[in-house]
Amino acid sequence: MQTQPETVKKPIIFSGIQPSGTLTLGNYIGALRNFKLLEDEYDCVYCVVDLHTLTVRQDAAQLRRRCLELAALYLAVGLDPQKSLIFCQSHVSAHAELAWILNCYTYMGELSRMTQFKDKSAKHADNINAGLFTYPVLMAADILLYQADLVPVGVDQKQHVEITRDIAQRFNGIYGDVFTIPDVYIGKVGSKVMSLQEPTRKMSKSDPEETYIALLDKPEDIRRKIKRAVTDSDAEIRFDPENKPGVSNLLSIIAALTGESTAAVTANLSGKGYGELKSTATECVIETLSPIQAEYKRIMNDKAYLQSVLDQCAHEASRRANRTLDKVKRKVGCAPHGKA
Ligand code: ATP
Ligand code: LTN
Repeated sequence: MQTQPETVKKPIIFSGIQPSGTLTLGNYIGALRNFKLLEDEYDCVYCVVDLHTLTVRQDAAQLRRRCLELAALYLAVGLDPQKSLIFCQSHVSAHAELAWILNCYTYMGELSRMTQFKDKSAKHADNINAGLFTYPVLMAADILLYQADLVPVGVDQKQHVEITRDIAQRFNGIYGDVFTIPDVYIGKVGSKVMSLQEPTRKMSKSDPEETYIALLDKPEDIRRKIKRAVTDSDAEIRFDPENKPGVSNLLSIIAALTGESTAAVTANLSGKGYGELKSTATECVIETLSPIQAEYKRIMNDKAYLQSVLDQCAHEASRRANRTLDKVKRKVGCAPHGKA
């Protein structure tokens, strides 16, 4: 857990991932990997956003397990609880409290323009609940509670960071400088990893198995899924997301994992066949995921350690979050506490 002297103030990062399924290579490249890359330069707060997951019906036992698994993956990619706070959203009640207050400063009109709301309400037409609609307000509360300067996410979440900025600016406009206005951080390569089967759609953990690579997939599953990944019939290796989405997706995955540019990766493979492209992608993915999987196994075998990290970080997160929440309550006119 962080024990930073107040004098060396680094800019603050907040980000979160939903424990709504097995994490995919998309989550890793678009989000998790950047969490680690930014860890030393920023004061980082990384959350398992379990309350957000309730917007879609969940099995309680499975969700409980997934919260711990996601926290273990945070640690397995190398996040260090001595440097970053790693905790579950539902352990810090300030998130839900601030979300309520911010709901009263957010318009129905702006929420109804959110593409994730439109997508998810089409996908879950039998359960279009109020939480699905106000989802971005809880996300705004997450970010604003910690006075975050930067929010690393995949490109699909950009609109939610923008509405967070709008809500914060509106609130500050009325009450003075209460919230830091956060910027979005989107990685240069791999901010939108595409489905292996439908490469014009985002790779998503709530889609069928064969469309994504899970971070915990075995090498043989990774081999099979990449082998079956949709490409095209003209056999030329060229980076052209519009006309060759499948091939370009594999090139981007290799680029993201090797740290090379897509131009360099494409040049190395030019003139070769799709078989070679796929085997290069497979090797890069297996090489990246193997050490993460080994570390994950180790952490999951030490649940007491995992739980102690989550408990201690939640305690510190509550302390920091409540500083902002108390200020907000005072500003809006909530009843003062009596002197104890
Ligand atoms: P769901 O399918 O349940 O909506 P998801 O796979 O989109 O979930 P989230 O928990 O919503 O995952 O996202 C966690 C983080 O991963 C976010 O920052 C999101 O932008 C990023 N992310 C998700 N999918 C991708 C992807 N295919 N490419 C790049 N980044 C992604
Ligand atoms: N909405 C995000 C998850 C999320 C988040 C956040 C991301 C919830 N709160 C705060 C960044 C900052 C998603 O669906 N991926």
